[in-house]
Amino acid sequence: MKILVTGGAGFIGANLVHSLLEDGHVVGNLDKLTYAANPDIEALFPPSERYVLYQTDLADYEAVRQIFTQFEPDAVMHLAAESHVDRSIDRPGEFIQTNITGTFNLLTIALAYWQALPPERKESFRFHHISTDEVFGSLGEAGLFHEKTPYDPHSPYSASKAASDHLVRAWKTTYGLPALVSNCSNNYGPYQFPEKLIPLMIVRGLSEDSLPVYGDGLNVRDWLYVEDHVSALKCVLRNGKVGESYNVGGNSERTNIEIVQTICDLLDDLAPPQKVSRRRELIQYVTDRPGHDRRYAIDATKIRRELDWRPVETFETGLKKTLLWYLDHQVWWKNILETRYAGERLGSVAKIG
Ligand code: NAD
Ligand code: TDX
Repeated sequence: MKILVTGGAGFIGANLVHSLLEDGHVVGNLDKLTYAANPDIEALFPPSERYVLYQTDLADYEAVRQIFTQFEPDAVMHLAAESHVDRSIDRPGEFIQTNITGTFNLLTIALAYWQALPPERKESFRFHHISTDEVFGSLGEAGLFHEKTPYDPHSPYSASKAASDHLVRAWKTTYGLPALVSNCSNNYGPYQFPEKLIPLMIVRGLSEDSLPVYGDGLNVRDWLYVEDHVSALKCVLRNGKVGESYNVGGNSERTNIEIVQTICDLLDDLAPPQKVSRRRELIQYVTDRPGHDRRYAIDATKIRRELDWRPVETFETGLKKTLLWYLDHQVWWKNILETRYAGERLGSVAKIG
């Protein structure tokens, strides 16, 4: 297939592009290359007969339209987004622009393109929108998010993703665009930008810097190794039913403090500390994130039953792989820390910067 991936230079996108190329697909990668894009993207995926990078902003309507005309996709997998909750607290405007207006542009262009396709290609075309479990809000101690859970987003990030999910469904219902949505839990793994909890704790832990845990550290997330998310996305694109949405999760709920302690202990074994006796001594409880959702947990029964998808990694195997990857790729993340983001606290004050 010819698949247009948006955000293919980001964390999940780059893992997806790698896998799609391995499967033999032709991939167009539409990405603005923001701070969050993989700095090695051009070296990782050199241009070839089966791969092209379009450095384009979703806001640039005419440029995006031309990409559809040139590339002629059989499917779109839409991952491009501003993705970090803490940054959405400081600078929500960029989230509205990319996640809502950008998705609106993409839908408008994809619809016109789809309407003009010959019948057979029109029938098989798919628009797959990649979203998050954060649109469902926050759970108490019990319960799981399922596909029919009412939306209740709390952060500017999750509100913007919820808006984009609604737009995609409206384009299916109103105009017939053959769209699908998937909502996934927290991902971790190779090439994740070190602003997110797991890579931030790994890189700060390796440097033996303080490890900031928000609030009481008892907020819960459901973690999924990125390659398992990629396999779910390919499954949804291949076998998902148009108009449906699929929840994707790893059945791996952990409190934040458990995760940080586990990372400390694994790092102590792999790279014994020099400045402290145990890295757990570096943990510092800091002011909570404003509007911090307490617990996320996914019911992934539908994708398991209907599409026969299941994750391969447990949290333990996935985390070990991830730590080893960051140990082996110190040049990659040190370059990011030196040039793009030094690991400082973001989003601590509910005040727009
Ligand atoms: P990321 O921040 O690592 O990558 C986002 C990519 O989108 C970057 O390469 C960036 O350059 C690109 N981009 C940003 N604005 C753009 C614009 N205006 N035009 C074109 N490209 C633009 O994000 P990620 O963690 O890989 O997440 C990818 C998608 O998956 C997002 O839609 C996110 O909401 C969703 N998601 C992420 C997670 C997670 O845990 N990371 C979980 C569930 C869903
Ligand atoms: O330094 C930190 N200390 C800390 O305690 C950071 C960066 C985070 N946290 C906490 C906040 C959350 O409870 O860890 C948890 C995870 O935080 P993030 O890595 O920022 O992820 P989260 O806010 O849960 O959102 C992520 O998962 C869903 C992704 O960033 C989203 O893009 C995705 O949609």
